[in-house]
Amino acid sequence: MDNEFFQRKVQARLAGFDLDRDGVITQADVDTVTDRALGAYGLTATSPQAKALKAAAGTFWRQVAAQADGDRDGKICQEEFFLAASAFQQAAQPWVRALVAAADTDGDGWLTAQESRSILRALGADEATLDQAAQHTASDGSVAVANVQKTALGLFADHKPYAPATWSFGTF
Ligand SMILES: [Ca+2]
Ligand SMILES: [Ca+2]
Repeated sequence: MDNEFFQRKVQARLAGFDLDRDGVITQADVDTVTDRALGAYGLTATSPQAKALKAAAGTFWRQVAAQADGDRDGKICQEEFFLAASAFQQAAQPWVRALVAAADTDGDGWLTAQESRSILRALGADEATLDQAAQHTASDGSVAVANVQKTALGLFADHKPYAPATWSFGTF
């Protein structure tokens, strides 16, 4: 395997989690995502959605810290991330699903285009990526929660989240 290529790929994946851009992953990054999501949805900290989100974030952090933070300093550095990248992907899935599900405040399985953009932006998607995602909305502009979840998972799993498979449901 091309080691340099793999190294770059790992760095790109780490950057997806390193929301405060200090080069390591800490609980502060996870809290940053939670705060941004609550802000984007206009949810109060005491709402059921906020509580579910915080519980999912707490579980995610405990799992990755247990599996990835080899020297137990509370920081997951690039080397630790490299060794535990697959554990990260596993642990992130329920967390990312919870992040997106919290946006569906009426529970109908659909988000407005605006809600979809808000959550993806909160998770670190850039504007070009948001525009690309917006091409996959229903005719009334709504987006299936399941599709936003897939896209959001892509942000944390790969530096090219909008590979064709991401939108396997196609356009509506
Ligand atoms: Ca960080
Ligand atoms: Ca560490």
